[in-house]
Amino acid sequence: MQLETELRKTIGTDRYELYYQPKVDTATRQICGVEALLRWKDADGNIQPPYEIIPILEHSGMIIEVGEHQIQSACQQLKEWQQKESPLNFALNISARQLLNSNLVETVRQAIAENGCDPQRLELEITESVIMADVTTALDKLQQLENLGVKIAIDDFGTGYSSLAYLSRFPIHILKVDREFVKDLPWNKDNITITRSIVELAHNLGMSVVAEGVETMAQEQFLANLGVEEFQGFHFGRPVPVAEFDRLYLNAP
Ligand code: G
Ligand code: G
Ligand code: MN
Ligand code: NA
Repeated sequence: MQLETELRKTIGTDRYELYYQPKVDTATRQICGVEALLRWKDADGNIQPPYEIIPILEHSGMIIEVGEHQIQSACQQLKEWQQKESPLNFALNISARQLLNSNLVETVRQAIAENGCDPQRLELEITESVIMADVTTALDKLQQLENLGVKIAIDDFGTGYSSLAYLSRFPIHILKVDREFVKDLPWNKDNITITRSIVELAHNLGMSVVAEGVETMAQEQFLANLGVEEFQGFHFGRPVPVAEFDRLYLNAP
């Protein structure tokens, strides 16, 4: 079957799955949340690479419906964690189509209300390019989302064309430093300068900073000294299925 057809037919089934990658509090080194990352299984149960799947979902618009299921899952998960008194945050990636051409705000509002979850624990990750694609609509949607109490994070920061000064006009709470800049810390002079500037400016604008792609102890120490609030990367954990996440990080049997 053609991939796109199969992707469409399986929306809402367990062929779509969210893997959780831990995010860690810099100060305590305790896990403070997850980034949820989409995985899709073919008919044989093999996980297909996200870089092949996600562009098809975005192109076809299917990402909107898939995303609505994800927002439901996110709020159900937050509710479950709240009941177990696991104070974790849940970060979900949102694409351009979802932010600009869908009823995202209403979907999020409903999911939060139905599950009674704390909106502050839900983080929506968008990239700079999504904002730049339609600044007026993006600002309007982000303000509505902020009014719901959810957190907005800028993903892959530093790779797009917008400046942080420009983005300061948007309701943004979290900046995720792209792993391209983290990759060869603490040796690469340019990347040292770039990460230091990003962290400083973000803090001056009242945003907190997540460093992505942290793979070594040397990177961790360097970034902790810069005052980064959270880490994410293979040094702390890879994206894993929920059951494995529970076993690894929440001491489930
Ligand atoms: O882990 P990884 O290969 O899954 O993800 C690749 C990229 O795909 C991520 O950087 C992210 O931007 C995007 N992505 C992953 N999961 C999702 C998702 O559930 N929704 C959207 N819109 N994008 C996602
Ligand atoms: O663009 P998005 O930031 O949402 O990126 C998440 C992607 O980054 C996922 O594909 C995930 O597997 C990958 N990733 C997460 N941590 C690391 C890391 O430490 N190193 C590398 N190379 N990739 C990572
Ligand atoms: Mn992301
Ligand atoms: Na990223």
